[in-house]
Amino acid sequence: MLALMDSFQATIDADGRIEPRDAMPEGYRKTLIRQIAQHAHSEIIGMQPEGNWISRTPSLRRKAILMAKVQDEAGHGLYLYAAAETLGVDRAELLDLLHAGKQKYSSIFNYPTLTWADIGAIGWLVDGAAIVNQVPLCRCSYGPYARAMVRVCKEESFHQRQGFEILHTLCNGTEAQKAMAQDALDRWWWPSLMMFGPPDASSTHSEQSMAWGIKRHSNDELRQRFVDMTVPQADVLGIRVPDDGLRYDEETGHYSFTQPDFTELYEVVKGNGPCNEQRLAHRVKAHEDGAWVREAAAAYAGKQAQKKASAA
Ligand code: BYC
Repeated sequence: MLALMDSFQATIDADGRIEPRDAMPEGYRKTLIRQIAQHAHSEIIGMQPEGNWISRTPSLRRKAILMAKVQDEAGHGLYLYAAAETLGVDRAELLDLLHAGKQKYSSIFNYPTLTWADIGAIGWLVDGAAIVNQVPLCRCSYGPYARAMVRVCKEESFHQRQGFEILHTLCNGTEAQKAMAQDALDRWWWPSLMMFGPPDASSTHSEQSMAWGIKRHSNDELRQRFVDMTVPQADVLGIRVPDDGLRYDEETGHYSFTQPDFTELYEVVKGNGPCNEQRLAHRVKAHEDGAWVREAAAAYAGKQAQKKASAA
């Protein structure tokens, strides 16, 4: 066993990839299951705030784009559940844990989408934050997770542009449309900064996850990267990031900014956000309503397997 663990450490030290059949410490396996499951749950719960607007898009073109985006999120969930299953868990088990409130999903999806501009803000800010967080995960030490991230990131990049384009159109429209875009930025800015997790000093898992090559950057490093990327984009839109403390520091080449209220993050993660109950109840209902589809698929697979066995 010791020799096997030496080979795990040697692979990590050489920046190689751990594959499902390789030996790995139990903590590494558990950390990956936790993070990948949370990530998968976020993708499928993340369909709800945007799905809310499919029947109310301002045009047919916008409807087709939004439907494609929401379907992509379902696809991301599927790649991620499949990646988690390579670690020896079953996706049904993970969904049960989500439904029982025993596994988390991203805090960001517990906020409501009140206006059409919120759909733009989700694409621009939330998918923008997702890209900053997930591009380094393409180099995660666990092969199946890293490979899933490559495709996810390509799709997120389209999502981010479509969000920016929605806001760009609004910002170049009437005064009321521009005000709607500003209001969306005001409400989504702070929750977007919270997506990156607690500050480094309070992050329970970062140090170990970075030592194992699961995370490549700390929460604060990625939050800074997001601010540096996003503020110039807000300038292009002509709307204002709602932070009086925001300054560009010529010396460091970075923006200094006000940290979000992390007590709000902890409250939302505990289940006390504006939409937690609604999101979970909707998810459980969708799961129950879909039971017949899963049963039919399992019955069909069983029949096919029987046919194959009797033909052999
Ligand atoms: N929300 O030690 P820390 C998307 C938890 S999907 C909720 O720093 P870690 C998209 C954390 O889990 C977006 N919980 O943790 C989809 C831990 O609790 P436990 C999702 C949070 O894992 C559809 C505790 O706080 N992206 O982009 O090292 C449409 C301490 O934190 C949050 C991913 O999941 C939060 N914001 O770092 C559009 C990416 N932050 O487990 C877009 C993969 C922290 O000990 N995940 N917690 O009970 C990650 O990169 C990392 O897991 C995190 C947290 C950076 C999120």
